[in-house]
Amino acid sequence: GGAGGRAGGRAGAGADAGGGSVGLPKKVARKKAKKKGGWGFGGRPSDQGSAGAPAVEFEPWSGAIEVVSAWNPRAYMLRNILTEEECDYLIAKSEKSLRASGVVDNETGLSTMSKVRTSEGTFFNRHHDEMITRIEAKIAGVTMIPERDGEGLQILRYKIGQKYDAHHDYFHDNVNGDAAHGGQRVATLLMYLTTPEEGGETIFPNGEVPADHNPADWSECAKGKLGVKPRRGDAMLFYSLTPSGEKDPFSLHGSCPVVKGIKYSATRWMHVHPCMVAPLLLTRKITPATDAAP
Ligand code: PD2
Ligand code: ZN
Repeated sequence: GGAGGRAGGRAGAGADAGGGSVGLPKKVARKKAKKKGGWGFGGRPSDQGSAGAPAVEFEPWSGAIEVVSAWNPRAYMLRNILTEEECDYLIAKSEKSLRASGVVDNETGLSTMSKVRTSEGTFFNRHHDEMITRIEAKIAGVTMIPERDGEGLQILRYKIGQKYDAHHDYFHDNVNGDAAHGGQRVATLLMYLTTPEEGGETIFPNGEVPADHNPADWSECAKGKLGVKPRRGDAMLFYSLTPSGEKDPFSLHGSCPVVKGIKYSATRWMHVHPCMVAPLLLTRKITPATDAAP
């Protein structure tokens, strides 16, 4: 099963840095982490001694979680997971490298321009810099999915009219879902870096519409659907696999066109195994037949 391949995560500051160390010296980081509580030093017990992420000091997130959908799909809103500074940083950092997003052609396996996804996007390598490393550590602490199981952060920008049609984040083929490539994508954290004035909702077309859904509150595309409104600093965590490791068809999701304003989001795709290639798809060594690709 999927979880068996995951040797353990690193949520805390100061664990053994398998590469260059960022931030505080190990001893200091350990002391500080202890003082702060939370996960503290070393992350999960199974992670002791594992290499991977640089040591960074980060503030464990302790905000509110709202259940978007408890089942079919499993989706949760994490309020204020990113600070203003982190949102601004990711936006500014992405600005120069944004390119028209593509999707993978199921015939050729190559990334092609598409009407399905009209946003622009870019990727950062895992642990790209100190700020991004800190965000990744924070995400691992919240999701309890090890940093090394995550792809590098993807930043997306949607201008007015731009959208991402409904798709699954899991791979449809078995090649990219195999252990050597990190296995299936188990969960996605969609972080919202701006608050569009209108539209840009993330929707689950197969999800149950909440009883209090008022169509007047939603853009045309989100009316009558289970959805969330993007709000700067918040993030939605949802699962693409069921607890038994099966693809969950209810995880079908999309981004509605922005009607007014601009939407920036940052995506963290998380796998069931360590995902050694970061970002997974940027190398073009593998050509997945998936509909969620750069
Ligand atoms: O930006 C979004 O709301 C969005 C929606 C659906 C992002 C993704 N999918 C993704 O990056 O997979
Ligand atoms: Zn997606």
